Amino acid sequence: MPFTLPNLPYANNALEPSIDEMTMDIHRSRHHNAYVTNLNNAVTGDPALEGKTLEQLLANNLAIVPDAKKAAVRNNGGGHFNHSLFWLTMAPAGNGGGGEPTGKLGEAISASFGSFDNFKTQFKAAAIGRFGSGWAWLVKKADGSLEITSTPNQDTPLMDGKTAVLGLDVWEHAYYLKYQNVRPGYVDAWWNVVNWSNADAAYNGTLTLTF
Ligand code: MN3
Repeated sequence: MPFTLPNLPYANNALEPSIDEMTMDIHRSRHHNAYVTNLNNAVTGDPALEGKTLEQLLANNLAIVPDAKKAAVRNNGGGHFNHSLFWLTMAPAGNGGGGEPTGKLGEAISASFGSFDNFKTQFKAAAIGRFGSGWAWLVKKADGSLEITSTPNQDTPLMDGKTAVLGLDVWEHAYYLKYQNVRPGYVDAWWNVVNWSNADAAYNGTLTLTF
């Protein structure tokens, strides 16, 4: 079965004013959709790839993917995974979005970074410090510990065997219509729409992503 573009669990304007309606619309219906289309084009008809799950394709730095297809699957498969998680780890401010991390993730963030404020400071630094296009991440490593990191382009923590708990898209297409060149303003506003409940589920391995 081909990969499909997921629907948002909220309206395009539901994250206003932190993320504007037009950005949400274009981001999913054009950018994310292009990753899905190009991923399907890369795997369809290739016996080594067709029918494999997205996780299987990306695992171990795309170990099962032939060299000729590696760039296409890395960019578009990573893009499909990253955005699918991104939509689900946001929610309208005050209606599932914002506040502070809860559950086991909340405890782990406090234990790993000292406080939520310290975590936010370090995460923001990763988001601002990513040169060009990419993502800032909170990941759970194989040993269970938390780490803040960033990746270029559409590279995804899955490639390195890490569990993506929370990711922030810092490509200009994610914020430029509203924030222009002011990436830090976008990062600051994004905290208002983070869905900590779903991030906690991602941390616990219980968040269901469909690809
Ligand atoms: Mn994007």
